[in-house]
Amino acid sequence: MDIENARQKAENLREQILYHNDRYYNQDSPEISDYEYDMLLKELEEIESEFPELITPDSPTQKVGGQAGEKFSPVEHTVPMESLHDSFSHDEIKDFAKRVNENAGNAVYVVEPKIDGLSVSAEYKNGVFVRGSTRGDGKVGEDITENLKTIKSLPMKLNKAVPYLEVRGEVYMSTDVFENLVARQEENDEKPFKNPRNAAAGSLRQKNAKITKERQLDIFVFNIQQIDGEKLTSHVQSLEYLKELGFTTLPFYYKCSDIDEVIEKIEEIGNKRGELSFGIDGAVIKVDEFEKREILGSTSKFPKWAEAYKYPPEEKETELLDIEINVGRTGVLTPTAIFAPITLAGTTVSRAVLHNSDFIKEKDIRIGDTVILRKAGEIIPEVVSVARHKENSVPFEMPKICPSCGSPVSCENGEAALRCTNTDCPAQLMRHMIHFVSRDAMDIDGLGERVLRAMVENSLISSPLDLYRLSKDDIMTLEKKKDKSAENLVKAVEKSKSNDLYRTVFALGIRHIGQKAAKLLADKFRTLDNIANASMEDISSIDGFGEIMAESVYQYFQLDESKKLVEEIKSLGINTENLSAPKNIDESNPFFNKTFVITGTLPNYKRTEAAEIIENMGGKVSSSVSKKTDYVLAGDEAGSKLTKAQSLGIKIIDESEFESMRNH
Ligand code: 0OX
Repeated sequence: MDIENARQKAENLREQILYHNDRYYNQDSPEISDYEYDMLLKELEEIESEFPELITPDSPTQKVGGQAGEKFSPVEHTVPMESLHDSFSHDEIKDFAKRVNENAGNAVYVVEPKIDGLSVSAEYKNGVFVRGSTRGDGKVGEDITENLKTIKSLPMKLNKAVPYLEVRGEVYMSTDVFENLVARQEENDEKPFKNPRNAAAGSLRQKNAKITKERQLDIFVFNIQQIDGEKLTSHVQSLEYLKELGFTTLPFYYKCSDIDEVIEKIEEIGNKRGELSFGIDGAVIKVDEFEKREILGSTSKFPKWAEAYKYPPEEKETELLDIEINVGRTGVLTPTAIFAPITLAGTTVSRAVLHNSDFIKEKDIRIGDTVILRKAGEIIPEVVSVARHKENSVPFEMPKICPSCGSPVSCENGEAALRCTNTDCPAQLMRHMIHFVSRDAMDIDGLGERVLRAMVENSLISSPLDLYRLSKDDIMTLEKKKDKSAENLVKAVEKSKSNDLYRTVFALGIRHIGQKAAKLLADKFRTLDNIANASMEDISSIDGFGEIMAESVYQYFQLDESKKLVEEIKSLGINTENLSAPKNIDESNPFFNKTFVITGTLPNYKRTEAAEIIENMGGKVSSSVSKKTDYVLAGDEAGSKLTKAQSLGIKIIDESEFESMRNH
């Protein structure tokens, strides 16, 4: 790889990692598995170690991911809460031991499970708990004293009145508690947490500590950060001392005298991971002797005396009991594997999506088979392969008719997906309604699958827009709907009328149009009428829109039913204008509706400042150059984006041309 390619790749990786950091640390809602995340970080680390000149101070490789939020007051960590460097192979562990040996001589190691939770600090004065904080970025965390007080396994008073003590531990949610919580959330039509770690994070960073208490979190303490009045010389000694003080320390750990034993123990922990009552995402290897730790020291981010080992995703066998067919919002028949429940990466799973008939054919999955399962990113279970066919089993065939309404199914031009041909299919309607009210679409609180199903079954509604015609009395005819909750529902429906346009566009459920595409449409056309009347050329000129998406939008609004729907939406008083579009824009300005890419260093503006100016004038800023880019604003040392723009014949402007456009 040459440096220019490396620079581009590193930039791209950083952007992805920062996005996923935010989903994981700040929103408690990851989109990819920890393993996939680790692989992105590892790739970036490899590029940066080959080209150290590409390292930037704000690179995710230089910082711990979390950021102290604004909800809680900040706590400065006098002793930094460092993170661990990750290894993914035995060779990397051996390299770690080699480095230790070279610098500090033969060491004794301790191997521990790496608990998948949140690192916290707890401080005690004269044996009494006084303050708790999150790790944050390692230097500054958030004050969560009240929340930590609700954790039963964290002692509020120690067995000895140590003058001052700061410990570090991992707060986690046990698998049992997590499963009960998810069951309750599903019952109440709330969005369930994706995994125990996110549940723990979401429960701990609660302003209302009562909620934290209900969530029954636990803690394992594994480190002394600071202590007055006691001299300890090794990790094992400090773990034993913590136990004496009354802490729940890690449930097991192994003292090893050489690296082969370390690797043996890592594997032993890995084999145990399915049976534990808490989730682990690896093992931690630490030098035991504090004297040697002193010698080894730390990098800007990691201690050199410790290393994490991350296990590859856990795989397990189970029996495939059935293949269930579900009908989606767009009529697609999706096969789902139903298998004998197993615990995988900390939670019980019994279903996995099988995508389509090609997926089933390719893996030759048959009912009764023993299949190998894995969790993609410790989140979604997937069938990896068939271990053994059952005797006399037969290949699986997708149904020829819709399992919901009995209409024939069809397969569109070469697609693997089978679709129900009946547009009034009740299963499609249900899915469409669930999508319509969902958080990213109309965001109507208190309306989940259960309530919607009851409304359909009681003939209160037969389309999503019928929701806007419901009265409180109508809702109260439903079983279990009391006065207050019916009133709240009417209010929530009413509130959704003022949603921004992109939500309504997304809620329509146009094929291939996700929330991001809906935003692009709303930004470009500003009103629902404009979108509905847009030409194919206008739609496909949007940066970020491919032919398939543009065609899908255009065809959708050509249908008579869609035209009727737009009129109905307007007559019900649902907002059809883009509320987030900058107001009072002079549409004749040269930035309006134009797509810019900014590259290189501008003499007088930061890139973010230039981007803000463009957006305030009604233009858009994109991170990559394509045919749809209108202008590339290039500063000094502009690299590959400039070259690409030149090869595509895109207009390139410098800062002074940019300024004269501003003063048009
Ligand atoms: C865990 C865990 C996390 C101490 C120095 C750097 C990291 N998640 O279980 N961190 C550490 O060690 C710290 N140990 C652990 N067991």
